[in-house]
Amino acid sequence: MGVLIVGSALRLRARNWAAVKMFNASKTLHFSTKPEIETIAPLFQTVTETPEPVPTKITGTIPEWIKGSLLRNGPGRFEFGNDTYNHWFDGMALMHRFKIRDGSVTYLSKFLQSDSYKQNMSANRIVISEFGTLAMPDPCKSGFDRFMSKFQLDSTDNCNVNFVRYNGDYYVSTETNFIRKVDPEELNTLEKVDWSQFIAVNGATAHPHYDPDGTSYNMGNSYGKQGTRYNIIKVPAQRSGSEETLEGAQVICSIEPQEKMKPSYYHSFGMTENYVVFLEQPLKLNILKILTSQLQGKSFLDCMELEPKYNTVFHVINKHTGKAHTTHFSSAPFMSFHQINAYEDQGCIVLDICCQDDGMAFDLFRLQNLRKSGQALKEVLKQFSPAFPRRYVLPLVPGPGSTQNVETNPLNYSSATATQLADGKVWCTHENLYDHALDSCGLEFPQINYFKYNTKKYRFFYGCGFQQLIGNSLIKVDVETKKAKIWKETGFYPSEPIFVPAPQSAEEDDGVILSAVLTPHQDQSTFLLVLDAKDFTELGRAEVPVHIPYGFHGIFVPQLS
Ligand SMILES: *[C@@H]1O[C@H](CO)[C@@H](O)[C@H](O)[C@H]1NC(C)=O
Ligand SMILES: *[C@@H]1O[C@H](CO)[C@@H](O)[C@H](O)[C@H]1NC(C)=O
Ligand SMILES: CC(=O)N[C@H]1CO[C@H](CO)[C@@H](O)[C@@H]1O
Ligand SMILES: [Fe+2]
Repeated sequence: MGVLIVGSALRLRARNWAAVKMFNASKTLHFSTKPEIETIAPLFQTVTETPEPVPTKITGTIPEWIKGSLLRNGPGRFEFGNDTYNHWFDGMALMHRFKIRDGSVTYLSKFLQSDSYKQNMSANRIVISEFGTLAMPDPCKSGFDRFMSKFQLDSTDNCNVNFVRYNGDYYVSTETNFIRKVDPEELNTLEKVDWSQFIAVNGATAHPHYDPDGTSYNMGNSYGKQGTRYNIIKVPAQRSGSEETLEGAQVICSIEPQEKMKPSYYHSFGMTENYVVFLEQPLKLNILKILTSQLQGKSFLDCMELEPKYNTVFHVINKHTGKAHTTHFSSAPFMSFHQINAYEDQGCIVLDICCQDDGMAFDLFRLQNLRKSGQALKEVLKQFSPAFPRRYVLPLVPGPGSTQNVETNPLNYSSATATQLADGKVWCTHENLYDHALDSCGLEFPQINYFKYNTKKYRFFYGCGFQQLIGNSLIKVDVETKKAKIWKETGFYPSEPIFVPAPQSAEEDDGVILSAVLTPHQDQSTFLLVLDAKDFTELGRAEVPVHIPYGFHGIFVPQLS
C-alpha cells in the first residue's frame, strides 16, 4: 500500500525546511500509487438554507441522554450575481443546527444576516472584501486612512468560522474586529459587535479559551500609533446586568512583534491554568503590502508570507499578572493553526498542537483548487502537507547557568527536549503524538473533553484525518500510547468531531463524538454521526435530507430545560 511507503519517510518528519522538500517528494509517490481521486467539488457549492427544522432518518440508536444542539459554522454561498469568491474562507456564513432530543434529531440552517450578506444581496455583487477576495475599491477613501482606523479595508462581519461565548452570550466569529451575536436556539442574527469599540484591538481569533467559570480569553492584534501589537484579551463570564455587549473586556498583556511591520499570523493559542502560550510563527502579515493592497489589487491572503528565516517563538504570559515569562523559548520554524490542549506539570508547560512545516496551505484552499477533479486535483493534492500532532515542553524554572548546553525537561513521559543554551535561551524540539496510523493523513480540527480536561493533564484527543484537502476520517489518539482509533467510510467526509460527556461520566472518554458527515454524491445522504467515544464504534446516525457544504467549527449547546 502506498500509504505505508510514505509512512517511513514521514517518520523522519521535517525538523527544518530542507527536510520539507523530501517530505513533499515522498507524497508524490503516495498519490501516484492511488488509482482515482474523487472530486469534492459539490462540497464547495452554494446551497439554500433550511430555516424550518426538518426530521432526519435514524439508523442505530442515538442515546436518549444526549439533549442539546450541535451548532456548526461554515461557508454556504460563494457568489452574488456574476461575482464569485476566490477562496473557501470567503463564502457567506451558513449556520447549522442538529437538535438532538429523546433519541431523535432535527436539522435546520440559516444564513447569517451579516451586513456583508445583506449588502451583497441588495447590490447583487460582492461589495465587501473577504479574506481572499478584494471588492472593487471605494475611490473616496485612501487605503491608508481606512487601515489606520480599522485595519482591514472593508472589514467583514461574515463570521463563518466558529461559535464562541463572551459574557455568557453566544456569538459567531471570524478573525476581524466584528463578531455577531446569535440566538443559539433559533440561529437568528442579533447585534453586530465591534471589538475596537471596547478595547484597543482590531480583531480577535475565532478560538477563544474558557476558564471553568466561563471567563473567556482570546488574542487579537492592534495597529495603533505605537505600531502593531499582539494582545491578550480577557472577557468576564457574565455581564453585570447591563445590556452592553463585551462589558468588562480588557487587554491583559500587549506583546511587541519581532518585526513591527511583519506581525505573525495566528489562528489560535494555548492556555493552561495560569498561563497563555502564544506562538509567534514564521507566517507573517506584510503590513506594507496590506496598506497598498487596494492599489495593487491584492487581498488579505496575498499579503501573507512564509518567512522560514524566523524560528517559531513561544511566548508564555501569566494570566493573572499579564507579565511575560522571562525565558526565551524557540524551536525550528513551523506553523500551527489549532492547539489541542496545554497544561502545567512539574514546573513545565506541556503544549500539544497540530503542526505544519509548510505554510502555503492557505493558497491551496482557493475554490478553483477545491473544485478540481481528476489529474488537476491530483496536482493540487501533491502540494498539500497535513498537520501532525506534536508535544512541546517549556520548563518555567530556569536550569543552572552554564557555559554548556543543559537539558531542562524533567518530564519522564515526554521525549520533547528543552535545551538551555549558554546564553540562557531555551531551544525546544518536540515529541510526536502519533504512530504510523496518522502518517498519511495527519490530524486537524483537534478536540478534547474540553470542559473537564482543558488545562489539565489528559489522555485523549480527537480530530479529522485530512487526506483530500478536507477531513475524510475521524481519529481518536491516546497521548500515552500514541495509538489511534479511526472511523472512515469511503465517499464520506466527516467534519470536526465534538465530544459530549455522558451524564455523571467518570472517565475522560466516557461520552460520544458528534460529527456531521458530508458527501459529494447526490444519491447519498449527509448524516449526523454518533460514535461511542471510548471504542469509536458507531452508535447511530441521523440522515439529513439536504446536502451541506464542508465547514469549519462548531460547539455543542446542552439543552437547559
Ligand atoms: C451577468 O453577466 C451577463 C453577461 O455578461 C449580463 O447580461 C448580466 O446582466 C449580468 N448580471 C448581473 C446581475 O450583473
Ligand atoms: C516518572 O515520574 C513520576 C513523577 O516524578 C514518577 O512517579 C514515576 O514513577 C516515573 N516513571 C518512570 C517510568 O520513571
Ligand atoms: C445571486 C443572488 O441571489 N442575488 C440576489 C441579491 O439580492 C438581490 C436583491 O435582494 C436579489 O434580487 C438577487 O437575486
Ligand atoms: Fe480554526
